[in-house]
Order: sequence, then C-alpha cells, then structure tokens
Amino acid sequence: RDIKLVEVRSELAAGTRGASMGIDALKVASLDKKSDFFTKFDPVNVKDANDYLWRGNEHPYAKHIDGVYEVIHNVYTTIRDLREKRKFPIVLAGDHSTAAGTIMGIKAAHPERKLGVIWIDAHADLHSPFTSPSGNMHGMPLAMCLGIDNLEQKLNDPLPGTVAYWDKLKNIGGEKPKISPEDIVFIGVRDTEYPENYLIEKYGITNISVAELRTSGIPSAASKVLDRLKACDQIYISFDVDSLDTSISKGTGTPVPDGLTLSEAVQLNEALIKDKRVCAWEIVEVNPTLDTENAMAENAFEILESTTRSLVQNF
Ligand code: DIR
Ligand code: MN
Ligand code: MN
Ligand code: MN
Repeated sequence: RDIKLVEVRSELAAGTRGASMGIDALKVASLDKKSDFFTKFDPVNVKDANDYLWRGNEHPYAKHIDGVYEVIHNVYTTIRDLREKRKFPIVLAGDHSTAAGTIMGIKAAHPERKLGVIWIDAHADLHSPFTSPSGNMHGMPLAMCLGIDNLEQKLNDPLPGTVAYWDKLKNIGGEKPKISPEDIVFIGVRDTEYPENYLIEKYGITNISVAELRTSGIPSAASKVLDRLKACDQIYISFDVDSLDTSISKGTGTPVPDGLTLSEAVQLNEALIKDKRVCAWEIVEVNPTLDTENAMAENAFEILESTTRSLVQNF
C-alpha cells in the first residue's frame, strides 16, 4: 500500500479546546519512544479554520458551522485526490467532524463502490443541528454522510442560516447520501442520546459493545464486523480515542468509562486493517491539554504505529 499521512489540525467542532494539538502530541510521543515512524512519511497538511474560535457563536445548534464547512471541504478534496492516485490515507485529526470529509472524499473518488464504515467510538456521532444537545459538530459527521436530519426527534430550532450551511455540508462531493446505515458498524459505542438511539434502532445499526468484544474475543469480533460489511467494496475505519477506557483516555474532550483497553484497541485495529478492502484509517480527538505526561498521545501513538505496521506487513 502506498500510504499518505494526512494531518488535520482542526478543533473547531469539539466542545473542549486543545484537540488541534493532538497531532503534535503524537509526534512528541514518537520522539519520547525513540520511534522513527514520522521519518517514514511526508505528510500533507489540510488547512484548518481554527481562527473561527475567536469569533462569536452565530450558530448555537451547530457551532462555527461556516468554519467547519471549510475544513470538511478541504479534507474532502485532499482525500478525493489521494484516493484517485490510489494512495492509502492515514488521517491524524483533531475533532471528529472532519471524518465526514474523509468519507466524502473516499466516495467521490469511487462513487460506484459501496463504502462501509467501521466507527470505533464511545459516541454514535449521528446528531444533526436539529437534535444535538451541545451544538458541537464533532457529534454530527455520520448524519452528514447519511444525509439525515432526524426531524422525528427534533429538539432544536436552528436558524435558517444554520440549516442552509447544514444542507450545503450534506451535499459536498455530490448529492447526499455517501453511505447507507446498513454499511456502518459501531464498536464500543456507549454514550448516546435518545435521538441517536432512535436512529440506531430505526436502521438496525450494529454496535459491538465492549462487553461483547471481551466475551467473543478480538479475532471473532473483528470477523463479525467484516462479515457484517460483506456487501461493501471498500471500508474506512475511524478510531475516536474516547473509545478507550477513561483510565487511559483522560486526554480527550469527552472521556467515557467502561471503554477498550490499550491492548484491545491495538489488537482490534491490527485485525481489521488486514482486510484488503480497507482503504483509509483515521485516529482523532487526542487532546494533550487535558492530561499529564502526554499519556493519551503515547497510548494513541502505540495504536497508530501498530496499526500501520499491520497494514504494511500485510501488503
Ligand atoms: C454528544 C457528545 N453526543 C454530543 N459527542 C461526542 O454533544 O453530540 N462525540 N463527544 O465524539
Ligand atoms: Mn467521535
Ligand atoms: Mn467520541
Ligand atoms: Mn454523541
């Protein structure tokens, strides 16, 4: 595989400040571990729009959606161009909203291919401006790609300007939707709100819980996930570090108890990335301002390095 490292230092869509420093924290972790990982790749940098954070909040139910639109569009064109050149993007990103741009780019490069998504996260990220409890757009990337507003569970009345941006976002890279609900598999999702639960139930989206993963073991859980996506021609894996247990995930904006151990996350990603249909992998939401001794980034770096090694060894 011809790997291309993609760096997206956006933190615009997170609720807590600091995720834009996650990539550099991963680099510090690699230096402390005396790893040569970052010498092997020549990364491409996607332009962020973090300066919107200094402006007022004009879109309470989709904070800084104008800036988030810019970043997602930048990620979309970058990933689309890389996939057209048959590169394998490994994306290091701040807040999780930009995963929508990754999905849009993968889809635009090969619209005829059915795209499966493995979403390893404590959260379902299925909100829209109509349902978000926080207005933080890192909780919305999957709804953008599914083209779902979920008006049935409407909670908020976003301003017309917000809705216009939301509709524009859903249509990046051509008409919505980019993926179908049956082609999403969650792993470790355990902190959802009722509008998300409604969608998970309505579409029957599979979630492999941490408990199930532990009972069945990683190899069989990984086979189940890949088998669930057997109709897909290509697969994208998105790893949100808050899927990890709070004992090792203090350094992320929204830590949630009862998550994956480091070794489970390592084994899981190593197993999943061996499937030849996987065409991109992403790690997000490291926030080094929230913990000490750079612990979150050191754990995340171990996952990044082992997953990449597994990818390289298998091709
Ligand atoms: C919550 C938290 N569901 C929200 N979401 C997070 O605000 O939408 N996603 N943290 O990663
Ligand atoms: Mn997430
Ligand atoms: Mn999350
Ligand atoms: Mn959420």
